[in-house]
Amino acid sequence: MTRSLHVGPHRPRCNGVALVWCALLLGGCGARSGPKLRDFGPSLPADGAVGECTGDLDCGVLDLCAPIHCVAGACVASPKVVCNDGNPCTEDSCVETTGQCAFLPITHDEDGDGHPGPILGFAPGSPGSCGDDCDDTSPLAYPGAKEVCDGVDNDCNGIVDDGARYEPSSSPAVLLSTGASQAGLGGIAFGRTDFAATFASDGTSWANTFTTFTPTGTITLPATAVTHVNTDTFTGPLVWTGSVFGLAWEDRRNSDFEIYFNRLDAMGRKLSPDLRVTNAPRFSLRPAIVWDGLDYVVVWSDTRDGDSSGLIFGQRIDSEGHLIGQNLPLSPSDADADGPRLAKGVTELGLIFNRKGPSGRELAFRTLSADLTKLGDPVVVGAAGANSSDIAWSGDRYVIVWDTLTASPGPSIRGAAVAPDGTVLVAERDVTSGAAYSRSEAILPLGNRLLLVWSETTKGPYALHSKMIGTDLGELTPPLVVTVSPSDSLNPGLSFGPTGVVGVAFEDRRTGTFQVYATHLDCVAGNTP
Ligand SMILES: [Ca+2]
Ligand SMILES: [Ca+2]
Ligand SMILES: [Ca+2]
Repeated sequence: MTRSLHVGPHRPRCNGVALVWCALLLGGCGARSGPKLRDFGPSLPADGAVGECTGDLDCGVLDLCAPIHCVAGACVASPKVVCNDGNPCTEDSCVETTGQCAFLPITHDEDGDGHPGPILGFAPGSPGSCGDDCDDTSPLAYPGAKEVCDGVDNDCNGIVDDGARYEPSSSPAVLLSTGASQAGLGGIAFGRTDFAATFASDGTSWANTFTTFTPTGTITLPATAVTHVNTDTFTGPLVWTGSVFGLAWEDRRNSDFEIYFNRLDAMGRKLSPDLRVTNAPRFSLRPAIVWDGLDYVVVWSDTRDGDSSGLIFGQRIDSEGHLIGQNLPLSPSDADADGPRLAKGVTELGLIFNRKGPSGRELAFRTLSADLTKLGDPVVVGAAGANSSDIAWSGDRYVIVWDTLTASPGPSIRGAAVAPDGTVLVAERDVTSGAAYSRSEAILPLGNRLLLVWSETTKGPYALHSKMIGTDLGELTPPLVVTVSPSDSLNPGLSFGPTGVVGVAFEDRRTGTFQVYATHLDCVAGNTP
């Protein structure tokens, strides 16, 4: 709030009993500016007189929230407008130009269903939460809605599609990376009406590419470059906030790889220039992103302190795509960390990263406060050999799955579960069994259970499989084959879509080089334990 004093021909004169106040007001008689009037409020004389005048303009530029009027030749301060609606869920302020109070909600209704999401740190609907929407990215979820099979916890009882399971569709996979000589998946998310996927597409150079497609696999926006720079740009994950997509990726337009961010509307149109997230020596790579209901949080691998000193950094970005504060280190400096993944819990975020352990690469978990400044102690959840990983918040815990790699990929997908206070609820265990090699995994949380998709082989190519698992990581439904291909299918990404469809984007080299494809799973109503 700024103000300036009237400096025209009718400058207030200082004399009489109001001299002291006038002098303070004007910074001395004849001064062209002075201290802020607001400072005087509590100690004004009983009659409120602050100076001699012939009109209101002699008493300074009007702030209608703390007006000073000329009354009978004296400047008289009226009481300040007090704005307080008694509602802790609004930010109260007075608008200087009108003198009217404004009460702005501190939480938002991103999905427009009439229910704002809670403040991060509060469970939806809990006292002080200022919002009862359990999923403010979907207008189909709010307290009182009817539960249907759609990948959403419609009735906000904490369980998605209560009792249902997801099974592979029989429809053939659809090529997303049209026109690329080879491609690698960034991420998949469901927007307002269609799925969207990002992938790195190799043409004359690598390009970060965006496409949309319907739940049944019809391409609605052909592969379109997100970045237009004459150098290699790779890709990264994307999230849907309820109104826009947020994307993070790495590119080397500034010689070494840096992290960039942008927002796209549902039609894939950029909403602002690319936001440079990092400005550091050496490489910043492999971003992960979440939308916490108010802001984006991006984490990535960073070698700014030296090529052999891998760090995880994080950055908050506001809903309008502006940096909040600066890059913050999230991993111990001696850990040689890499490959971060992030999940939003109820009162905090859960971060996992791969790091150097005493006997090989291991997987560590830690919590992060919403502002990324309070870091939980790292907890090792996966012992030596841990490789790529995924994390999701489900019900009351973070569920973590990963594959292993020593001389060759391990035979199974491994998993663990951790409470928000870092207590290991389920120690490292096999989540899949029976294969010779298993690689790459993704999980979607349903509150009391999860959908797991992974790749395995016993003989022949790697094929994607799926099954439902409990939050204790036990098997709830037997594995089913998702992809039937003459070649390897790897690196699945998952996203709930509408009407009981789960979109699965993945990489497959059935044409000789890796390309990005999409298939889907369908919701089957029933009584999954
Ligand atoms: Ca809402
Ligand atoms: Ca439910
Ligand atoms: Ca549902």
